[in-house]
Amino acid sequence: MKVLIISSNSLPAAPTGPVYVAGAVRQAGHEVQIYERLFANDLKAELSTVLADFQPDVIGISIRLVFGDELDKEAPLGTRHTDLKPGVKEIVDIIRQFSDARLVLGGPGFNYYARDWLEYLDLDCGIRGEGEEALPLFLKRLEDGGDIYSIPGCASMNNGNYHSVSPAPVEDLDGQALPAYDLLDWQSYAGREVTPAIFTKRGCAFSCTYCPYSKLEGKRFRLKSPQRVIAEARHILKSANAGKVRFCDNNFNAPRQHAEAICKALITENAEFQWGTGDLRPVGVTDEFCHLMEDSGCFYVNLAMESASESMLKSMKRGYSVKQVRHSLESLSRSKIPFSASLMLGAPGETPETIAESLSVLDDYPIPNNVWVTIGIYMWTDFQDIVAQARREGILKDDKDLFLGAVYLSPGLPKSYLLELLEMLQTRQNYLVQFNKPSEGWML
Ligand code: B12
Repeated sequence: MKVLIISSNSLPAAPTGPVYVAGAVRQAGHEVQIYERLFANDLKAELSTVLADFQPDVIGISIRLVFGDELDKEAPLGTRHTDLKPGVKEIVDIIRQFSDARLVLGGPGFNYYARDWLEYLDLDCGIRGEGEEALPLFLKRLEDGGDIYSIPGCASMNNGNYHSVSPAPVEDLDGQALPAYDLLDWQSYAGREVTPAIFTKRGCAFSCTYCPYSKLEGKRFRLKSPQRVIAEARHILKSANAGKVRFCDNNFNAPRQHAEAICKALITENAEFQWGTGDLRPVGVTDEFCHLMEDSGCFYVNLAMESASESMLKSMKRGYSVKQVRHSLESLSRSKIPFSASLMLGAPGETPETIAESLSVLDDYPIPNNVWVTIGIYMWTDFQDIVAQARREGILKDDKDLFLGAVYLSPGLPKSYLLELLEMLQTRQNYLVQFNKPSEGWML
């Protein structure tokens, strides 16, 4: 079959989901192309040409985001909010006009909102969860005339009735196809400062109250071998002509032994690329571990501390203490790794005092890159404990709010204080502040 994978994201990010599923579909014997929407100047003209030239039998639309926020000095509170839903609808409308191909949705932005998306786009099915095995199975059932709606992860609408099957996690990550970065022209991404990304494991053992990952991927870690990680990175190096990769894991250094094994393998195999990660957990970040990262070609890490207030770390169930945050900052400061740090402000229990505690810890260390501050916690799904809390507090009234975009801001943070905080942080050198507004009218 001819399969077109469309990366529908219009904010710059590596199309990691699309390349993994495209690789899997190709390995299953199909002809595959990827269409990247990010660079479209005239979406209708370009996509209709791809459809006419390639004549796909099946089109998989990868939805990474429902909405997103980006820093923009011109936007209110320095943050521009983008709703990506209309952009996906535009893609579906163009496909309907120019192709009879079978449509199937998937991707991280589809997972929590399968029903909403199917209703919004008036489509009959999509696949939740990991697509490496599910999408090839879907194609096989299509070819054989089998039941596509019963495959793991399938979410479907039939005459207004919604039906969903639980996703099945991929157990053998080493046995999957290499991500099909070779199907992309990487120079265009490099122009937008996007680094190709791969993941080294699935799963998250922690229970942070604002985060859905452990429920999405399961608490049990499923690991790729270090050799497999290197093989994927080398494939990228060759096909995308990129000298750097980003590990897009939740907590790269958990489990710690896995991260160490990857670093050691990179050293012994003399890997000829550099790596970075946006999510280093402030646990076990010792001098020794920093040396290992340094020697294995690490070009940046972000220390995902999120808070340095003891009470907030407890209430967010982060599973570490301020002492561990300090130790991590100390070791990173002694290393040569250019690092950044991130704070997530506004979770339940946050007050001006807890924010002052976090900032004062950061003030004790020179942070070579940026300090990323996010104010306001996204509420995506009931997989996040804070969503239940928001419902209890009456902040969240309707299920649909989540698909429309909803943000939690601790009731302990008065609006006047938040505006002053934002102004103060924006005057700090190398602080970047993303202000997720609870609603468009919040400022009024
Ligand atoms: C790493 C990451 C980032 C990195 C990006 C790294 C990179 N790739 O370059 C950074 C830190 C930059 C980032 C930023 C943001 N992120 Co982010 N990010 C993630 C994270 C942790 C992993 C995504 C990933 O690449 N995984 C690895 C790939 C292989 O997996 P995957 O994309 O899920 O694809 C698999 C399946 O989804 C499926 N699949 C994918 N496509 C398709 C298509 C079909 C047809 C099928 C059947 C299946 C399928 O199969 C794939 C293989 O298993 C996810 C959460 C998560 N654990 O999924 C959030 C996530 C994608 N991010 C999210 C958000 C909101 C953002 C931001 C908007 C935050 C902000 N600033 O406000 C920005 C936007 C960035 C942008 N420009 O797009 C949300 C999106 C949800 C939503 N409601 O919109 C997520 C889902 C987090 C969450 N809520 O759980 N992010």
